[in-house]
Amino acid sequence: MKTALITGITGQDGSYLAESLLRDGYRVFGLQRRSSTITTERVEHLLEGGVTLISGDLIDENSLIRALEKTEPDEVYNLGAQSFVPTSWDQPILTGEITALGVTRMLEAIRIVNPKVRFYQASSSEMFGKVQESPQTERTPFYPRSPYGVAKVYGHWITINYRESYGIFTVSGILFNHESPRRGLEFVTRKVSFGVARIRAGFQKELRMGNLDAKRDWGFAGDYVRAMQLMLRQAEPDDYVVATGETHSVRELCEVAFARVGLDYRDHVVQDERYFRPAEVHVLTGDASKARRKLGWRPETDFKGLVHMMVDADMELVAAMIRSGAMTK
Ligand code: NAP
Ligand code: G4F
Repeated sequence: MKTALITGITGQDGSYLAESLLRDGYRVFGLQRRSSTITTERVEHLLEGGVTLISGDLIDENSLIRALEKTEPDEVYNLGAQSFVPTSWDQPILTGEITALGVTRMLEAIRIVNPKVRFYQASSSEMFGKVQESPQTERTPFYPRSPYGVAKVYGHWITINYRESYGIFTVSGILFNHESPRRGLEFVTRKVSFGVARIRAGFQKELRMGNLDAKRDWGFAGDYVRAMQLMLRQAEPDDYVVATGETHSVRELCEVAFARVGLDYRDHVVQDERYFRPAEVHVLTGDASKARRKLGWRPETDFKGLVHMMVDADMELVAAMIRSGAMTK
């Protein structure tokens, strides 16, 4: 039986990855940082079924060393990050500590405790930022546009550096935006799907949004965590772009999401400059041919299917909140 340690297990991807690893027969440990509120909502259903949480923080080197000593993993998936782009302008130093230096802390812990551990780094299409070519591949130069993007570029290169310096099996997955009903409410897809459900149920009339012309290559998180696992199972470590290859605007996202419940987004969506960013990533489109060719990976959920899945889930969630009294007019 193989053992995996996941940082960021309480996040969107961590929960899907843990489920997938359990299905593959792994013993799964997840690093959980101390918080005064409950953060295990997304993995609650897995705590009886094989996932063990262990306390630690990417800011605290000793906690990572202890976590590796205690869990003795074969594979480490480093998904922990300050991952919300706008927050990275408000807290650039914290973002650098967690999202950039946190990677080095984990790599150092692996080097000290057991350099045979295989390491996955959650890199991001945000690294391409002001894109230098389209579509973006593993060879496209980076031009990050936010402190978050800059921190991810550092994480990407330190991952490659530990591979080349110490021969550790490290891979960097350059994943384009991926979403699900478990996405945080502050990210654009979930903000829209939850907003649509609230508007449909009569709890609000308006949805205030930022740049409707921004375009993203959106996929389903459940599909993307499979690519992470496949990368660590190859004979040689390498880096891969994971994307659908299809790009849609935030405006199209709103159109499809509102139409799902019989509404016209133009009656409800208001563009509000408060949600504009100091520097925008206008358009991202990934070319995942290397992942298709070498990993045999391909996405199974398309854009419309994804948006419908998220709206349907939030319609159910809002209905359940009304029934339980958690949401009242
Ligand atoms: P997410 O839902 O925001 O989850 C982030 C996770 O990181 C949470 O579990 C969070 O814990 C944890 N974390 C934050 N600070 C930490 C610290 N100091 N020490 C340990 N853990 C910490 O993000 P996601 O969407 O699942 O994304 C997973 C990873 O992929 C992230 O690294 C993200 O930057 C990257 N990525 C995501 C996408 C995407 O579209 N989703 C695309 C490319 C790359 P709490 O629950 O305690 O906050
Ligand atoms: O959903 P977003 O906040 O995601 P963003 O900034 O692309 O970052 C996500 O994907 C990255 C991969 O490329 C990850 F690395 C990162 O961790 C995160 O998961 O915004 C998407 C787009 C942006 O262009 C933004 O300006 O939507 C635009 N947008 C328009 N109105 C909005 C809004 N974004 C948010 N969050 N809220 C709005 O009201």
